[in-house]
Parts: sequence; C-alpha cells; structure tokens
Amino acid sequence: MPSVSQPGLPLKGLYAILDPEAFGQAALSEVLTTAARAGARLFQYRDKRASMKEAFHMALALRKAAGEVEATFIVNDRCDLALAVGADGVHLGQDDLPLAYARAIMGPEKIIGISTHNLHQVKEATSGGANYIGFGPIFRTGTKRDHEPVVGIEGLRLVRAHTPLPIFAIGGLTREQTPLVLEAGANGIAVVSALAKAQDIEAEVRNFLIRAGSASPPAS
Ligand code: TZP
Ligand code: MG
Repeated sequence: MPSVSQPGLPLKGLYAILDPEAFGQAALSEVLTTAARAGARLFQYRDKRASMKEAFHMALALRKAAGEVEATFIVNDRCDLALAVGADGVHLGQDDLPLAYARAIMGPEKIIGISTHNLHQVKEATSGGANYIGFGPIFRTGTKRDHEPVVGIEGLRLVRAHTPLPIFAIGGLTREQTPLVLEAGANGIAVVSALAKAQDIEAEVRNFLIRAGSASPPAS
C-alpha cells in the first residue's frame, strides 16, 4: 500500500532516538543540535529510568533545543510529559496507554506514533488513527531488553502492503542497511546505538541521510 505523507511533518528519513542509557554522559541537547546541524529533523526522547521530575527537565531542554533548530520533537511513553513540555507528539509502545485514550489526551493535532511488531498491531495502529508506526525489531538489538522476535526485512516488506502510514524501521540498524529498509518499504529509519556509538555524530547523520537520499546540501 503506498504510504501517505502528512504535510508539514517530517515523518520520513532519519529518526534519532535520544536515550541517555545509550548516549552515556553526552549532553542530549548537544547531540540533538549536532545531529540537526547535519540535517536530522526528527527526534525522540526515550528514558526508561529517570524519575518524572528528571525526565521533565531533560525533555524541556530537548524541546527547547529542537525548537531552536525547528526540528520535530517526540516524547516516548508519556502523554503527560509530552504535553507538559509542549512536544510535537508522543511515541507509544504496545504496553502504553491505548491509542484512543492517548488521542483523547493529546488532541487531534499532535503526532502519535506506535511501536509495532507484527501485522495485527500494524493494522490496529492504522485503523486507530496513529500518525506513524515504528516496526521492528528488524534485527537483534542490545538497546531494548527482552525485545520482541526479530521481524527481518521480509517482515517489513509484508506489513508495508497493509498500511498507508509512514513506517520507521527500527532495531539493530546501521547506515549500511538504510537503502535495504527503504527499498523494502520503510519511510524512515529509527536508530539509537548507531548514533550513540558514532565517533562523529554529525558525520554519521550525514552518512545516514546520504543513503536515505535526503541529505541536505553542505552549508556554504
Ligand atoms: N524498539 C524496537 S528495537 C528498539 C526499540 C526502541 C531499539 C533500537 O535501538 P538500536 O540501538 O537502534 O538497535
Ligand atoms: Mg513505551
């Protein structure tokens, strides 16, 4: 099924997931600014450990950094936190608030993304009015503990035929696999460790975007 592009929203290309567990001591706001300088337009704050208060302060700083570079900023898991900091949307997992309730809280304009791992979940997210889906894990990943079984490139190809929503492939992906997942029907590629482990985040983002065919021209 051809995917639907949503005007004004960069729901394609590179989706940089900023997780303090993966990025270690790096200041996440600086990571965001650096990645945005290289052309990244879409960011998520994912923090499975912080207290609400800690997460609030981090999300607020990231919201500000994203605003300064006019990037889209999504908060993982928590609708209340997303709204509190004025994020552009929320990203839900299968164990988070059900989509209909999240939509009631977030309102019609905010972006809601959902992690999906099989065709049933993809169909449910589609009929439920999600704005995009994450689909994976495509490959094994050390970032998400106890992750669902890997779906592979073929799994991605299969679900592409059943949803018009933008799909972000996720899980164990590196820049080398970008053309492969896009060719299989993903609209974008969501990554944690590929950026967290990069020696040079700016160069890594540029490499992803070149492979995704959406590199911004070098600054003059
Ligand atoms: N959901 C499915 S896999 C995954 C999430 C959050 C982790 C992806 O991390 P990485 O480091 O890009 O494999
Ligand atoms: Mg979640």
